[in-house]
Amino acid sequence: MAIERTFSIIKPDATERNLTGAVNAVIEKAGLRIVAQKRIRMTKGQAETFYAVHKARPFFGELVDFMTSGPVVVQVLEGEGAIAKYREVMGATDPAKAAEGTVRKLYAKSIGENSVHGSDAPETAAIEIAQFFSGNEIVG
Ligand code: DGI
Repeated sequence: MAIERTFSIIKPDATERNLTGAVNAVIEKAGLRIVAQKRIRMTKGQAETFYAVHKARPFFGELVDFMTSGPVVVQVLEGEGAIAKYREVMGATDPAKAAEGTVRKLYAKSIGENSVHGSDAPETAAIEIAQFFSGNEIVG
């Protein structure tokens, strides 16, 4: 399988509970390498752009409010089949449906406050990485 890069966010519910290291441990244990990482406070504009695909959904406002409610850690993860692998490591969007051992099963509070984001396809991974990182910030 090809080496890929995917975009990850450790969301405000996780940073608030001091779980950045705990999430990173699950990521690294799965064989994914953290090749870029920074802690930021997302602006409303950044969150609206990032989740533009969900603009028409009833939870859009809540989602933007949540993503800007506290610090997030944005990351680039690298590894074989990293995009699908990280989706597996994250678990289902709704923690009640997430498999044992996944980040969301371990740490997510609800379907909205679900601790992590991971890109769902190569095209979105490239767009999402470019929104938050310049090339020289990614060190593989
Ligand atoms: O790719 P995912 O994060 O697993 O899920 P997604 O792309 O379907 O949705 C993006 C985010 O939007 C998700 O992580 C949390 C939020 N979301 C999705 N469905 C709901 C939701 N938030 C609320 N409050 N209610 C929902 O039904």
